[in-house]
Amino acid sequence: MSVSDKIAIFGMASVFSVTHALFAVAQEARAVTNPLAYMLQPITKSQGMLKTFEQSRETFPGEVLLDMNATYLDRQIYNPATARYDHVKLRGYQDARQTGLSGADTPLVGPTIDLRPGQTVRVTLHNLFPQDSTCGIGGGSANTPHCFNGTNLHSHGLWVNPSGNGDNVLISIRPGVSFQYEYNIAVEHPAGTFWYHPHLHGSTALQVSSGMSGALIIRGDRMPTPTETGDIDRLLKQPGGSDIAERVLVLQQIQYACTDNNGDITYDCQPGQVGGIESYDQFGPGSWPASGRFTSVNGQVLGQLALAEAGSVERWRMIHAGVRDTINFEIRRKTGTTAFRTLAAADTDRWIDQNCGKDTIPYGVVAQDGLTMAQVQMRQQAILQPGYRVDALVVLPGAGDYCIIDGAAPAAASVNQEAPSRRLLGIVTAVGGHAVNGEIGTYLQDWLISAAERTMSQNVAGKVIDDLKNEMSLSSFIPHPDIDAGEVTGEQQLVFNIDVKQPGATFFEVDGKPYDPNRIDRTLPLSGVDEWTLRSDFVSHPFHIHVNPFQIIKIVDAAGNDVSALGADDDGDPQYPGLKNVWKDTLWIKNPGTDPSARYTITVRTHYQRYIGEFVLHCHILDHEDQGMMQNIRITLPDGQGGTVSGHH
Ligand SMILES: [Cu+2]
Repeated sequence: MSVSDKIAIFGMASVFSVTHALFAVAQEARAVTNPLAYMLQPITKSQGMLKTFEQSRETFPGEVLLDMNATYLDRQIYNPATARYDHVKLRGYQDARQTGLSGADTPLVGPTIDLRPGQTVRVTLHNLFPQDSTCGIGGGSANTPHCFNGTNLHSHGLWVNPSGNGDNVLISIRPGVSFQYEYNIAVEHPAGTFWYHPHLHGSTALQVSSGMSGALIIRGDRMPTPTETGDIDRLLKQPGGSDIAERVLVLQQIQYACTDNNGDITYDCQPGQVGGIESYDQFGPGSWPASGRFTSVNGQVLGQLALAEAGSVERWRMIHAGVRDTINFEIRRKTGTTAFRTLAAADTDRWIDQNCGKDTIPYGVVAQDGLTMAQVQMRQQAILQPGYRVDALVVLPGAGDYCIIDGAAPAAASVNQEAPSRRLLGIVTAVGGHAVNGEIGTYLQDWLISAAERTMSQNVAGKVIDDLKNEMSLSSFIPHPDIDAGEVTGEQQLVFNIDVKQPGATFFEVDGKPYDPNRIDRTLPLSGVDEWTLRSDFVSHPFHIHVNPFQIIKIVDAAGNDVSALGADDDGDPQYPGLKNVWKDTLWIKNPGTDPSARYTITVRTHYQRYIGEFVLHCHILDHEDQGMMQNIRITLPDGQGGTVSGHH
């Protein structure tokens, strides 16, 4: 045998053993389970509670403490392109009381904060990051990303006090400093799916895309009455009375990178290297598809979701906790058998064609941004932009495997302004139960009606059932009544823009100005009811405003058509039809390109209820926010003469 023959055979054997090794690693699909909940320590009588409260503990759950570390985490993230677990060191959240959970295989997702209306939660946030060497970046310019180890906390979507130690994102918690936030969840706060993440201007995108986010769930059990609405949680019960199965799906884009021999960023991390996110070089248009990374579900890439039962109704709480991609959430039957754990991003589209069925499994969307909608909407695809939440009732119609897919979308509908190829998010397997042979929408409707018969009080059951029979209306469960035109007391205009015309610099602007931390951009009256007109002159941006959600009135395209009605056609883009009258806190403001005349005009209404103080609105492509696409808002008392009180007089 010649030497070259020996090499050839040896080479073959190596290929075999490498393939075998890849296969062995690829089998270790980790289970995607719901994130663990933070341990809550109740404040007890011995800590000073009045005796009278103890007698009504059930109706007054009182105060709870929660201990949260913001710290570097040494973890692994699966890399489907290489079938290896990449070693990463990323900023993340950790329950300070759950010290056992620190292994490299602990999922990179913040624990869930689980609360009830009427509860006060005190969240002690410990900044355990090292001293900061990045505060000098930009020479003190507010809109150059900087101070990557400073942090704070935002309870996205909660209707709580924005000032002081409430949901205050205008404070900086420096390395080594602890601060206790206090969220008073009003007894009338809607139950639903919210989330938390850091929000310090200058480091928000870097920290959130490192995996610093988690679910924040408000659970309610208020029964609707003939005059007041209740919580949909009360309806979503199994025949035995327990809650239906629930999946919390925190969808993140953890865009870690390594450096190559020249010190440049590469997404091709070698064994022995440690991936991280330590600069803003890796953000920007197209950076996410270019990275080849996969959106993770509860910290796992291409994981196996917990088992489902065929024919059972589950509640899926989807949270877009990422920064740089649009997610078009689809469920399809898995029809092929090709291993999915070894899968380069570029091959995913073909893999889905070969291994996932053509037909999507429709599901019933019941809430947007945590707020129960007026009607269950059957969807083939839910579109989640950064910051969005979608609650869906999902039925897997038979035993077997299902592909969870981030589907294709029109370029104008996506963060990267390019039609991204599809990505696999994970696999869910249904076992046992029973097959559903007819329309899933009809099956779900029948299930909801029987749930209403079982769960609703006699004085509302008839109304709830009639509603459900009438196109699955949920009028007894919506947290906010419509805001009628006659209630509107003022108007606000807003225009997003990226100014690329100035020599040498790009400016990220709202209303023609980059963010100025020392400027109040809008002073608005407490109890005022405003109609806002939202536009973008340069590409699309997800608008988010803190504290008070808004109701969508109309979404008008450049040709003057309102595309927000259920069943409307927005040039094949499914994200707007069905949003008319829906309440949200984050909304895509579309401009298909860079020509201001192509922009959409979006009208929403909101009211400023209960809480005064200063907070922000901004673009939820968080690197845009860090670079200036943000405004300060002040809610203040009216002066009684049509204006607002300014200063201290
Ligand atoms: Cu933006």
